[in-house]
Amino acid sequence: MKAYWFDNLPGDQRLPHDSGRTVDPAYLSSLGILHYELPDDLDAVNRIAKERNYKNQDQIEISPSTLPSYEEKVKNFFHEHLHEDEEIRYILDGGGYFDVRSKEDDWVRIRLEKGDLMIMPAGIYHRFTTDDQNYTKAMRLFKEDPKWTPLQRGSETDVNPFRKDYLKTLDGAL
Ligand code: KMT
Ligand code: NI
Repeated sequence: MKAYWFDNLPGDQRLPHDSGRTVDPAYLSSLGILHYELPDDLDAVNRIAKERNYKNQDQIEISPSTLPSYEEKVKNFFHEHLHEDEEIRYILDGGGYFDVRSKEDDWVRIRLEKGDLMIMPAGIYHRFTTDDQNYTKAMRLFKEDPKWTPLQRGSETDVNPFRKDYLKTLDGAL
């Protein structure tokens, strides 16, 4: 895992877009993001899921040969959204980028590779993309079923109660 400020320059979303300014783990945790390195340790992943009352999980292999309409799906994952529940992502193979919004609404890019597990809080705005290798195999873990739906950012999500609760957790932090 590596986190840095997104450079906001035009160009393919799958390129690193590394501004050269790193973001330290303490800042990520102040955004409510947790990260663990658990290479080849599904037992640990399942333990975390159980402790946090996760009820559902699936596996996705995001690549041109395994995901129908790959290019379209990759564009869709990159639409900024939130979920009304926290979500766990565990990278089984390959790599990718999650971009999350900072307190000032800038993008922090989080590079994840095999063995990285990330927990994102409910209500945080984010987006995902594969990298230039076009391959991400991941476990997606989620608590409740309809809450897992991505809600695209707009005037409605800005007043969503889960968004408001999330913003309260940022008050007074770093
Ligand atoms: C999300 O929440 O944005 C995703 O699940 C993206 C695909 S999982 C690597
Ligand atoms: Ni999401």
